[in-house]
Amino acid sequence: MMISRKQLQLYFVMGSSNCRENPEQTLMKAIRGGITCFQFREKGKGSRRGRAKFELALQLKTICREYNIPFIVNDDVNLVLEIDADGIHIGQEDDSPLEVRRMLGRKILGISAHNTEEAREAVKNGADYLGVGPMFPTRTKKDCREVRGPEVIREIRSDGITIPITGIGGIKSSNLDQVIQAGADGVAVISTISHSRDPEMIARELITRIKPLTADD
Ligand code: 3NM
Repeated sequence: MMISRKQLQLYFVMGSSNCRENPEQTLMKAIRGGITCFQFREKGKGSRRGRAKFELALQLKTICREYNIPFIVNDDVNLVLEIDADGIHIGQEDDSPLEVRRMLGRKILGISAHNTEEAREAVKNGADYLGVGPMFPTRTKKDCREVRGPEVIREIRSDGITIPITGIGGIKSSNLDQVIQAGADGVAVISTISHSRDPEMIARELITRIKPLTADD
């Protein structure tokens, strides 16, 4: 399956440990506000495992299906298959992309890249889209690479890579234009939406800023 540039415009990423209230509520509000894609990333302190992780994933997938929002799982091929998610996102340290592609067939494959070389390799390995970051300092991911900013996306585009790209890391309403102007099709955010007291309003504010900056295909 492919993911369109439009579906990557506002990519909400989260797990239960990122949310102020229950994750189902947070996701519902974000969807009402206008997110275009969702990634279930159940990581970090206090995150759910085993059966509890499976059940939460299934609930969130059901919500996404109802609203036609692609449901992507972070780095868990078995979970993708068990709940028939739309795709997977993997980092450079995760399972081999070729192996993941073999197991998931035509489902969406997103790969994190931090420079042109990793981006080229990801494209060669069949990525449907790239996640590039961190764009700005973030407290959400502890083991993040150094911040090189939107310039990395500009470099990747100059190298001739045309597949959909989302920027990630420290993105909020006041800095997202830099990410899009560097060549991204959209932005991925965790805390800007999940830590907000009003996820719906924030999502609406973000998508309202993104739309006029992006192509309408
Ligand atoms: N990946 P926030 S930065 C999950 O650079 C993730 O690859 C990153 O969280 C990368 O929107 C990041 O709260 C955290 O900054 C994004």
